[in-house]
Amino acid sequence: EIAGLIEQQIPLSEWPESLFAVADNIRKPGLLLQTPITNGAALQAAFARGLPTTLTELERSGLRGRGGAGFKTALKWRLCAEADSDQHFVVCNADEGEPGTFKDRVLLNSQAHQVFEGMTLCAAIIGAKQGFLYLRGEYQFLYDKLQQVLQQRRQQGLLGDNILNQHFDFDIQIRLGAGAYICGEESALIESLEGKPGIPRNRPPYPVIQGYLGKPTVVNNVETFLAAAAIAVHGADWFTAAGTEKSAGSKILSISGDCGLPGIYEYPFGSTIREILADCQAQDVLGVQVGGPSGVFISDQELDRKLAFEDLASGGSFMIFNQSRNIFAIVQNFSHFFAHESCGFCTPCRVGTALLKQQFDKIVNGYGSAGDVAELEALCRLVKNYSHCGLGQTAANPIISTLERYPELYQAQLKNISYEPGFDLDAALA
Ligand code: L3W
Ligand code: SF4
Repeated sequence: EIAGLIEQQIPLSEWPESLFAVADNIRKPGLLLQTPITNGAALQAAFARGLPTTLTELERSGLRGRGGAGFKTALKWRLCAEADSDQHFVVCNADEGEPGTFKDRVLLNSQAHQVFEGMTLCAAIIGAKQGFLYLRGEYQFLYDKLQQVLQQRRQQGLLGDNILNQHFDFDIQIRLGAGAYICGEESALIESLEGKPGIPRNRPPYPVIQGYLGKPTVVNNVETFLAAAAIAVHGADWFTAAGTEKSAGSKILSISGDCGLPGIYEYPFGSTIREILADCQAQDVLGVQVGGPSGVFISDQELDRKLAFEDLASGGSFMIFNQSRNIFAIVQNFSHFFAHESCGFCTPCRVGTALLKQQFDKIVNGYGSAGDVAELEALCRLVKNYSHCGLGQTAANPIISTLERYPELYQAQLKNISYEPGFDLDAALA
């Protein structure tokens, strides 16, 4: 059914909800998925403990942003709280556009209360009265359900005026994206929230200083708010008991591709890729794309590497490819994706991603020379180093990862030219 929908080019937003059920299966709940909090528990715990002490507890937990980059959550909230302004805002980034990522969809479908509670907790700490859930346009089918959850929370006194009789007013609006991948980048997201095209801003100033409407704003991923709410209830020690020194707690992964049991898995940081592959019944693995196309492609020689910010960070995407897959087809797909999703604002990315796609296609189609591979490498460096935002800075990653790991495959793909005996190709190219 899915293949048919893709063939007919039916947009994701029009797919029947039932089709998501297979992927949305929670296969392995861990720290967070196993222990959802009851409504209001995080706010009650935070007010009982005191908001400054709760922020210190969050600091002690070492929670880092779950969108991929891993910035310390408590530091972000503290910087925002300390920014002098008449208004502060909280934004939940649910623009889950990274190919292979769908865990936020599952969290919003099954634990939206806790996500909203995390946002409300953040608002209490930073002094915000208004929050936004920026929901990926393709997740429109979740909109009514999420509105109902918000309405329930208002009725329960967990949103609106004088929350829990603490003289704290806060409410959340849901805003839908319109299908642009770039709106997952926080400053483009803020532009979009303001009703403008999603073009990334210069950072600094970071959103904690100048965000929505130029006011201090915390932007965090869905899973980050979920984890923050759990930490407020269970405490920092509960959280740091799992994970590694630099990556506390657990990570929720969306596992897809060539495996017997795709779905949602939660692992303590420090788990090896080999363990994860065994759990989801993956065999004859060629490699795994960890962190989506902007992440890293690791080969079957690297399966003892660890899921952790200090080794393999991931916003949640874990795509498995078996030996029947053609590595070039994978990279080609990703290169076309980035060229399509570039917002076009800066030249290194707008032109660079198109050139990467063109140059890569030339080599894959067997028309490339050794010089073309060298040119491809130079182009990768240029796009990575000179692009304005994360999209361009990571667009060359699939090519860089595979050039490093499979140089012989690239060589084998080159135009088959026969030279006179003794002809020195390297010298000629130099
Ligand atoms: C205050 C400083 N705040 C950094 C904050 C910053 C942001 C966070 C991470 O995304 C990857 C990229 C894409 N004072 C700060 C500071 N911050 N220094 O920390 O910032 P950064 O710059 O390390 O990363 P980034 O450019 O935000 C890096 C991917 O993330 N990405 C994310 C998409 C996420 C979603 C989602 O959660 N639904 O779509 C977008 O580009 O792959 O490689 O908050 O403000 N000195
Ligand atoms: Fe837009 Fe790409 Fe430049 Fe980012 S790097 S601003 S996506 S053109």
